[in-house]
Amino acid sequence: MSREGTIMKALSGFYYVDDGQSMTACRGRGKLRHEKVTPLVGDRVRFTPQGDGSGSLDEILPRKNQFFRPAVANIDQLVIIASEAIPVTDPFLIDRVAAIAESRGCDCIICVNKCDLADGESLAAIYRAAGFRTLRVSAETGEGIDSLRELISEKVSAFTGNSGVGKSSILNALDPRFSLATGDVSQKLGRGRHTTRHVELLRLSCGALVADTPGFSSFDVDRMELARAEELQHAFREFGPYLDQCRFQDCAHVKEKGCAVLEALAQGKIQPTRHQSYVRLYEQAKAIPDWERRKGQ
Ligand SMILES: Nc1nc2c(ncn2[C@@H]2O[C@H](COP(=O)(O)OP(=O)(O)OP(=O)(O)O)[C@@H](O)[C@H]2O)c(=O)[nH]1
Ligand SMILES: [Mg+2]
Ligand SMILES: [Zn+2]
Repeated sequence: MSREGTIMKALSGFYYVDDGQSMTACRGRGKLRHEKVTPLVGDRVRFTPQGDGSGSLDEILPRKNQFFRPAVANIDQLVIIASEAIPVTDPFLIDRVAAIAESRGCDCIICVNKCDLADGESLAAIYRAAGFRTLRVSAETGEGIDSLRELISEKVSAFTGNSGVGKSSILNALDPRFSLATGDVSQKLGRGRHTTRHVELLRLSCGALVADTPGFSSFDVDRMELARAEELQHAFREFGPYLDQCRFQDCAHVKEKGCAVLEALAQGKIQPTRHQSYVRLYEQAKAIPDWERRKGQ
């Protein structure tokens, strides 16, 4: 009786499971709650349908990866959406999410939206130089949307980024069948209004699966999700070629003498904002005791 499927949406205590034929609204079994595992959108699960469109969630199958914010599992790549028009994205927010993804072996794409309002080139240049796949798009004019579609086709992606950058708008542009709610950006505060309230995995006509997720704000930091301070250097991909060239083996690349990363920074081979974000994350990570760290997430 039990079947296998994917959680597409989690809302008001129900998990909507797609088994390729139909959608079943499942409630979690007591056993799951007892084990303190929270089912995530993207989870492969076993469930028992009751025949009336409802069912019970029995088991979560092993995850390839999992994220706390956005709350998704089994993602092939994170698409970090940013903007140089209001709301202007702080590069630190991009670097923080990118570092978390990198430390879990999950690919990232940087997508600068609203290029009809501001060309997005200064943000795009930082990430191109750091070795990320980087795009400039406009959900409004459709510019760059075909290139984005190519990068996400046949993959499971999650859109993430600060509120108001246009995650839902880009999804609407990618697939005209969608009519996801989009919200204004406050002119006064210069930030979005958290229009999207839940995570939902959407199947696009091009075959891609994409999770639309609620935007985060700059004060939303989950410090426990960070990598350990000593591992953080590996989460900044462009530091790679220099890491074994520092004078001291345990170099933190913050202000040490003979540091090859700082030397590369001085020569313009590493972008200043990327290094600033590294230092900020390094200091945050150092302040977290290991026992407080969110295991595996
Ligand atoms: N000019 C212009 N406006 C855009 C573009 N993309 C989105 N917008 C506008 O930006 C506002 C916010 O867009 P949303 O798609 O709701 O942003 P979001 O990232 O989904 O926001 P949350 O759901 O709050 O996280 C809306 O008023 C959109 O019409 C774009 O490329 N150009
Ligand atoms: Mg949205
Ligand atoms: Zn160093």
